[in-house]
Amino acid sequence: MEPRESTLVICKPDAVERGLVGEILARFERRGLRLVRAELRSISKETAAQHYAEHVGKPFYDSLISHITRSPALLAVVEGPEGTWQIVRQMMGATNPAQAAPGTVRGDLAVSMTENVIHGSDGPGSARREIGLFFPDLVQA
Ligand code: 3AN
Repeated sequence: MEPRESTLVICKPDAVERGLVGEILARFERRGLRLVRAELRSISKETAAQHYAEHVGKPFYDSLISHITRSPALLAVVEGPEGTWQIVRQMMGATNPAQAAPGTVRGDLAVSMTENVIHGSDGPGSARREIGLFFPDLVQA
């Protein structure tokens, strides 16, 4: 059987507040990726700091943490063939919505750099780390 790969998707608080979760997850499902876990959860400041550790010290760090923790986010693990993280990243669009192509999640649904509706792991290593952070039971030791 073809190897399967999982990646973490977060529909950020702005996406939940705007009622866009169904629209976003539907895109991945229509593409052919499978939802293996989904949970609405308020992310703590501690978990957010671990998740965004690589951004410590950047000018946007504080707004990033306050945004991701301000209300519940929809945490999802999606599964598909090898390279699934890349499929998700392409469908998300560029970090800056002004540069996100039409047809992508951000290109269709976002205008703000901080409130850019979605997070997706940026490689197989990050996917493992991030899935382990939010859903430790899914990652084998
Ligand atoms: P992506 O989410 O596209 O992988 P990263 O990992 O570079 O982007 O940044 C993580 C998050 O930090 C972004 N989703 C965005 O919300 C925020 N961010 C990144 N760069 C900036 C910036 N220059 N100004 C404000 N927020 C930013």
